[in-house]
Amino acid sequence: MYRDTPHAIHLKDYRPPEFLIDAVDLRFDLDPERTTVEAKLALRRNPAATRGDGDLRLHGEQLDLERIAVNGHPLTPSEYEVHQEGLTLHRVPDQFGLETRVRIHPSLNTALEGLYQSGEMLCTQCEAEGFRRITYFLDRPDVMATYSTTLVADKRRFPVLLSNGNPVESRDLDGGRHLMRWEDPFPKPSYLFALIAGDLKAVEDSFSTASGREVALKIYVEPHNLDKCDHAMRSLKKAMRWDEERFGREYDLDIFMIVAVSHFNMGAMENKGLNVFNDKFVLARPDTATDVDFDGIESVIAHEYFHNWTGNRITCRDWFQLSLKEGFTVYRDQEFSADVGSRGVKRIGDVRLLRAHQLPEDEGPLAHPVRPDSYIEINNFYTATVYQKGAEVVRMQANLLGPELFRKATDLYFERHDGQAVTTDDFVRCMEDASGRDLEQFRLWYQQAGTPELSVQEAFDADSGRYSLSVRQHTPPTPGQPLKEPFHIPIAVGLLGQDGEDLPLQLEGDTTPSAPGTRVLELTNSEQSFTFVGLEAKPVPSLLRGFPAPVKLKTEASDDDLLFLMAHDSDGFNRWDAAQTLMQRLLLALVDDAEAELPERFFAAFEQALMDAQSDKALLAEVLTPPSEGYLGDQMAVVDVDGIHRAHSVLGRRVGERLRDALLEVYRANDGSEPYAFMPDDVGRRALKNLALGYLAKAGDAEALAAAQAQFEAARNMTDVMAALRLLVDHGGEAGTRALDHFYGRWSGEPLVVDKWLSVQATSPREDTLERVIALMGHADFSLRNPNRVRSLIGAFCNANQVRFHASDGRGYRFLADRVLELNPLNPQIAARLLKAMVRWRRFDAGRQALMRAEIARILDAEALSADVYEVASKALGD
Ligand code: B3K
Ligand code: ZN
Repeated sequence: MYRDTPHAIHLKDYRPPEFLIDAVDLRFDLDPERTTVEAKLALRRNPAATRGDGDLRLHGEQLDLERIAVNGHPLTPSEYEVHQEGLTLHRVPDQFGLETRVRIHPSLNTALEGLYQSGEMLCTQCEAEGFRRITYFLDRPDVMATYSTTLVADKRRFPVLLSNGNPVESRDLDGGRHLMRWEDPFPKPSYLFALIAGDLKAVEDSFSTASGREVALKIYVEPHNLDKCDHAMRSLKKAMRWDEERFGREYDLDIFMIVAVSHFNMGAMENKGLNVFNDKFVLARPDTATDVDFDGIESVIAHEYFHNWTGNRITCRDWFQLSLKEGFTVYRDQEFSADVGSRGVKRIGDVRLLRAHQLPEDEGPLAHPVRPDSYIEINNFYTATVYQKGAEVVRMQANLLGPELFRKATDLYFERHDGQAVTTDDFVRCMEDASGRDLEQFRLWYQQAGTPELSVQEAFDADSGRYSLSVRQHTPPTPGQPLKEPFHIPIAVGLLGQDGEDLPLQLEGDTTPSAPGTRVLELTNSEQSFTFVGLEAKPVPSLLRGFPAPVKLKTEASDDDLLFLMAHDSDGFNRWDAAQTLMQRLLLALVDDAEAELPERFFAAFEQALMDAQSDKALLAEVLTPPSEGYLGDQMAVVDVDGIHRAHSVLGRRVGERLRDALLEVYRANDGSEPYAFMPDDVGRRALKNLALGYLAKAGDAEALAAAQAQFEAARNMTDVMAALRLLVDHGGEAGTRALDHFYGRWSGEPLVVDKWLSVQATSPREDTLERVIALMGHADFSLRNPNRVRSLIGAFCNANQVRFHASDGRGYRFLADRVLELNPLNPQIAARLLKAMVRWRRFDAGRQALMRAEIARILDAEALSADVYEVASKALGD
């Protein structure tokens, strides 16, 4: 049991800092076992501070203090107090210099927060509150300072020494040591500090900015990975150009560096001028990385780069404002990917992600607003709500304003707030000031948790030609928010005539004629009616085109209407969504009765779509991919784990059998052997052919399994190899085992490829998967200390294998709880994140509920629980 229950921090308690730090001078004597950090801080009282006792309270954790001095005078122990969370100084001058020297121990740092060792290198991660594990500081984002950083280390072991800003000094010292000094002229919060020491090599390039400055670009990796950086570098240059063109944002330093690290809690980190990346989001070669990996690298490189303006130059006042930088930056990276790739496919992928992670979060015990009101551990709030829903909230504002006014509003934001730490409210105010719109009600999107549910009723009056849509919104209660106000919801609609063409959208009272296409209705009440006039026959409505708001639609469309929309809607997103709804209905019918007949017109529509030579292949692959087992579970009152899995298999098998010839034809037509290129057309072709092969394999088709074997052996690129390997493994038998052994033999030297080998086994629906996962934990390549390995094996099993993780005997739950308890002392962030796989226990049947509840209770009962795990476990049980 947690002895000292961690306490919650509340937004309403925000106070400006009592002191400011203008400049920081750091000196690191680096050694994995024992690093010394000397800090000189230029402090002054904050004129804007509202109240206080005059004491200076600095954050600091796990620091051994060796020296402390004010204005050069060392303090005696009675002049300060050191406690678990920091250091308090009484009676300090209004303006003074503070010097401290502390000792820290990177090699013992398994939490990967602060300064830690990853393989042979040393690196840092300071967001959100890791800087306090490096030195005593005002470790909060509204304290922005300029940094000068001196790094000293053994030259042979750590020839490369990096920090934020520009390099200003480099020299050799006695005893084989050397020194590098870096200066960052841009004031920044401490969470953006970074340093790297290692034996690294860089791929170098350069970029000339729109105003003609040359920026040196460097991607640092371990020498054997130098041949896997091309895609990352290309992505970076594309992102830099795009941000100039689309948002008018230029890079500001003379050098931009990226470092790939193999032990990393998240994807990457936007430290000023020195982005530190999980190597998974840097390293790629066609034979080692899949299309999904290439895509992830492009968007994460862009995301971190975009933070330079949205996050770094303009940062968050406090951590409740996290979505100010994350929601906006996700919106920016989504738009970037849409512009450089395929907009329609990108939107579908983003909505799939939102539906898979954010909607469930909004419906579970951890639901929180985009701008949370309170937290126990901020690291638990890097969530789908803050990121993905936050991006949707920015997207809605962009759409409400339209492209020109939105650009005017973002220009205003960058100009008004450059160099400041601000709030989501400041962001919305820029939208209002630039456009003249009142977004008061819109602000509820930041304040209220939960996903609004829309229901729509249509009525057509043939005599008057009036067609009306009555829309209701209802948002279910979430923890701490029993009652919700109506949201301001943009609803993009189209109306299709009998020929499938868009009709004009003339609203009653319109003074000018309206063109056919899409129209945005603004719902602001809990119930509202919109009436269109001038219709000759009842149209088929296409609602929520392009997914204009993060809502759920309770659709009453008939199967016929869905098939009609799937075939004719001018909005690609809604063609996809109609197909998803249709497949969802079929799958849920199969959950009820695995023998249920599937309608002939479904096969006909599926086949017609498959054979449409004109269509965009990536889009088609999305249309023909059924909703995941997890998503289907979300649509049921009680998740029927086994029924859903069976329904999925039955649907796959029947499609595979029934459309065998068409699927084989599509497979053959798209199975090219030309050199790999990460281009939208090629990606689409691979996705479509592997989807076709997947359906055929589900039907146990001998020819398809032989094709999978051949594809695996031909090993043209990792996308095709992995698709084939998955089919062979899931099919089981000798061929699967042989393929796994062969794959491991080929790639055992590449940890990121070994991760794929772990995941493909962990996500297999085979009955012995949990045993395999347990056995793989003992494999020499597995380590609980490496988050990528943990995610690939344990995370994949718990989050992407519903049927095995949720096995009714509860062994999956016990397995997860044991891992959470093992990871709790080692890496609380990763432990808490894994535990989230069990927080929606109330969604399952009584037996599973009891089993999950007991495991969460067991965790909550354990000794020395971290604040991270405590928060997730206690909220999951609703305590
Ligand atoms: N800002 C970082 C995430 C930091 C997570 C800290 N627990 C990466 C990103 O969103 O760009
Ligand atoms: Zn981010």
